[in-house]
Amino acid sequence: MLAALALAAAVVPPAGASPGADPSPARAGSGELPVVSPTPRAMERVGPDVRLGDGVELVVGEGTDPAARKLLTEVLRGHGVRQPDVRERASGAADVTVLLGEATRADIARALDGTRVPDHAEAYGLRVTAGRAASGGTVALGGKDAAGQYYAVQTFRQLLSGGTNTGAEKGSSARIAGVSVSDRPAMPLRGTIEGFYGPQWSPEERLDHMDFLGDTKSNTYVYAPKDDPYHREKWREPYPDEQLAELGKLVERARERHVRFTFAVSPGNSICYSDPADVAALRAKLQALYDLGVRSFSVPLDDISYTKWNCPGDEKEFGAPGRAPAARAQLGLLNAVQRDFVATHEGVEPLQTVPTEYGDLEETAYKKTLREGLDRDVEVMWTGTAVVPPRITAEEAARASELFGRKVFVWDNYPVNDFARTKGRLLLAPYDKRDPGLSEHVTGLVSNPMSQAGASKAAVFTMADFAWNDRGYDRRRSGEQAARYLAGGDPRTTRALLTFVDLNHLAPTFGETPWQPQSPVLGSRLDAFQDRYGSDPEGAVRELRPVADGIAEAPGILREGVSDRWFLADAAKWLDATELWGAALRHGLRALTAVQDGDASRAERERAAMDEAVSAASAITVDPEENSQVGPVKLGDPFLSRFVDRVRSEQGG
Ligand code: LTM
Repeated sequence: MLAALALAAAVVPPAGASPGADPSPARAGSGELPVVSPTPRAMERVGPDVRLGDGVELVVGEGTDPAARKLLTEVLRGHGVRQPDVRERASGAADVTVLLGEATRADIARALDGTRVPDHAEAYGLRVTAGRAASGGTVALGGKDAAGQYYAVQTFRQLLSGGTNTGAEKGSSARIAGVSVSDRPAMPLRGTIEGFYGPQWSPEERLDHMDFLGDTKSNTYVYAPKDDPYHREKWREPYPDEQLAELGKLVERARERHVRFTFAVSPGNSICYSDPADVAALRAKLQALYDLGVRSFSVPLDDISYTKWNCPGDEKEFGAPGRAPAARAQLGLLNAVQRDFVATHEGVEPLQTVPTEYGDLEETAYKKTLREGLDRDVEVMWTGTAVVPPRITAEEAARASELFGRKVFVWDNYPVNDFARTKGRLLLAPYDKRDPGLSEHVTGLVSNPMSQAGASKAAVFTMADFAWNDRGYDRRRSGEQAARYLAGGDPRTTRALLTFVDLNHLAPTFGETPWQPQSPVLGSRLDAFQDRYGSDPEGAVRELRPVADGIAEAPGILREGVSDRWFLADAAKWLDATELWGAALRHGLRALTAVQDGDASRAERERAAMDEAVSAASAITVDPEENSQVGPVKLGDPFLSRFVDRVRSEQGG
């Protein structure tokens, strides 16, 4: 039941969101643990909450990560600290002292006071210690590396509640939960691959997406939009200056958020593997992006034909077309890029690829050849079975890793909406049906999101949670945290968002059966209504009324309360449709009451109003500029239309 969805007390607004939206009274005490996303490995309460006040000192050192420091300053300012006093040694006189840097720095190691920092890339430890006075204390934020420091601050952000200056009190009234956190990611690579067909994300959406990835402790964004001609069809050609400049800004923003911007170039539709000129063209393309600051590259070979060559030279060099010859040609190219480009360029991460066989677990001559010949360092992506997989088990991932001779990197086709079965849909359900323990068999997990970058955040937030800590993942909690994040922490907006997510919960596959069900909450309420109506029509209507109200009111609450303008813009058509369906439900219930009262003309009027709202909702179509699959907006199906049918038949057909 939606009403019964207990909302945890912690509030997780995005970096920079208004802290004024945070009511969270339950956090003021010292008993409860806040909810942090991604779920930390270990978090425990070690003392009372600490009031931030205004005398905040920020102690930094040579090894303090600049991005972490910048974020920390923004977070403190966002919670009402006017100007933290930045110094290299604590004065001992501040209300609150925040120590930021490497976990091994003497003052940080001391203040961590036994909180373990895992010996693992991107790990961090955090400890909040209350001072002896009624207020004040010390916060230690220690990273194993620079990214670890950044993630310590991302967690710190979520430990704060409240905190604008009230005027009555001196300084910030924000409180920091008195906890200790010891944390590290389960998967080395986490984030998104913009790898779908159709309208690409805009430069502004991409910049915003880097901020979002930073907020969710994701470290990877792979730039691979199928409809960017310079990524695929015109792969040999350099980017026009303007586009290169946009990419440059994105690379810079990614760096500031500890996100690895991975540039992908996909030559498979036209490359002549045996032609040194083509290999040189690929190298030149990568070099241009290296010069822009990119340090991670991918050469995806998905969705190409490997049963034909693009030039006669390849047949001469590799033999008649076939799976093994295709693999030989591909691995020659990939090994050359890894050996002659990646390994010879300072600071470049291992090459990534998507093999042409990426969505099955069959042993073939193609996989065998790749397994035996591909450079050990090359990362190989795999989508799970059936391309848009209804589940991914640990066993399947282990098998894929065997087949490719290395742990695979999961490209999960969720919540992508570029295929026919997604027509008219936003896919918002929290991540599910991926085994805990997957992290033991893969090097990472990236989401292939929707063509709507803002709306994708609902699902991607939960995927980031899973990738960070697959064994600690709880889909319901994660879905609530995602909603709260988008709602900027406001509980009423969060509830409205959960209602909206429920209406857009269905996740299709390439097969007949969706891998996530549509509207589990609404569906059960409407099923209960249908069951009860025959024996207790009045009670059935009474019970459904708050559900109808919740749907009718959700769009208004969201338009006003959602702080993420990208999400709102992407969801606009679905919000309009929700409003109309909410009105239809209300009119339908009134029509039924009129029938029960024996008032035929009122019943007819209400039924007509219901029909009108349904027609208007059904006439809304998705924006072709935003979607490759164009058609009427769909939500809450088939439950909403079943209800409408019931009203029609009760009212007289
Ligand atoms: O999944 C992969 C590796 N390739 C394509 C994607 O580009 C596409 O977005 C998805 C969903 O249609 N399917 C693919 O096969």
